[in-house]
Amino acid sequence: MRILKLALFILGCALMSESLLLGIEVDGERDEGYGDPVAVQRIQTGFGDPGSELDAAYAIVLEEKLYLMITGNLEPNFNKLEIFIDSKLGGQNKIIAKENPNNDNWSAKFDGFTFDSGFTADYLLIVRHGLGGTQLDLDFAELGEGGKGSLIGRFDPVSLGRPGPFEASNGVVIGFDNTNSAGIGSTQGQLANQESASLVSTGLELSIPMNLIGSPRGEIKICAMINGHGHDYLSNQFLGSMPEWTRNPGTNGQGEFVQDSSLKDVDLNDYEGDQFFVVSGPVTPLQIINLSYDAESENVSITWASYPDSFYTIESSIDMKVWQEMDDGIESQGEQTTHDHLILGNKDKSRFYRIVKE
Ligand SMILES: [Ca+2]
Ligand SMILES: [Ca+2]
Ligand SMILES: [Ca+2]
Ligand SMILES: [Ca+2]
Repeated sequence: MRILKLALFILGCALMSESLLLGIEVDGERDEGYGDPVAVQRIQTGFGDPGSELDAAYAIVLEEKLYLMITGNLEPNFNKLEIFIDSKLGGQNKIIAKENPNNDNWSAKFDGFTFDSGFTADYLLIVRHGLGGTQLDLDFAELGEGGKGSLIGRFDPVSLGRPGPFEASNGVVIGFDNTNSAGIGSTQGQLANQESASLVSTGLELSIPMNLIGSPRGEIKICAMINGHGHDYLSNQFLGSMPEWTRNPGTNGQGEFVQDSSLKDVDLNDYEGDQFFVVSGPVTPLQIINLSYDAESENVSITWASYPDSFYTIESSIDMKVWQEMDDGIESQGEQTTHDHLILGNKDKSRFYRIVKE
């Protein structure tokens, strides 16, 4: 057995997300780590000011959690903030009541409601506000036959004297600060001041464990809306936003309340633009996780954490100043990729490696 003369050093060349450094606190206050909004409200609310309004949405996936901040207000009159999540293949573009759990009677009232094409709902989070004037109730449902839905927590940030974080029974964490008095106005349907909407820093904040929503690796779509207390009178507050001059769709899409009816006449394809927004999937830091050298064969084997459907370049250096490409166009093998290459040239020198995502 030959003595290993070659010293090997490894470097992961990762773009560290700034948000990892800044951190997110689930307290109903927007953190810098979210960066720019993923959706901003375009129209003024038909549900009062201050009442219920959705000013903007912010989202980021960090350490296997989806952090979601929706700025604005939720009136404490049992209005619902309904957050539908499309995070896996399949699901419902049109809600079919009998194929869903009916916790809080949401499914019966959404029967026949249609999302924009390209959105197939898999999960629903319901936030109610009103009991005792300040209490929040949280429901979570997995859509589809066999899916379960239930109340997952009750929190009263006002009486507890803090806006969060509060942990629900299934690991969802919520923060809520309803003190916004700016943002959009209430001339129903008229264009909103989007700059004001973007400046609002308080509202509902959530962290949702990724394994609760199917552990998606790709993008996540979210459709958020404000609904009446019986899930059967929609406001014009959606994110992604409704187009200019959209009034509250109500029960029938015409702004009317219809007793004992579902939202079957509401089809989001009838409203210009996507009434959903898209969140980027998880960022896995590029990291070398194993390296071995076989002296007999002079072969170096490097394994790193990779993204599926990506390509990588391996570079090497003896001084960390000049980098030489060893191999490129290396196709990802999934969440980990291993690549072998032969050491050529002077084997007595220390050697550094780095992986670059193409
Ligand atoms: Ca926060
Ligand atoms: Ca889906
Ligand atoms: Ca406002
Ligand atoms: Ca639409």
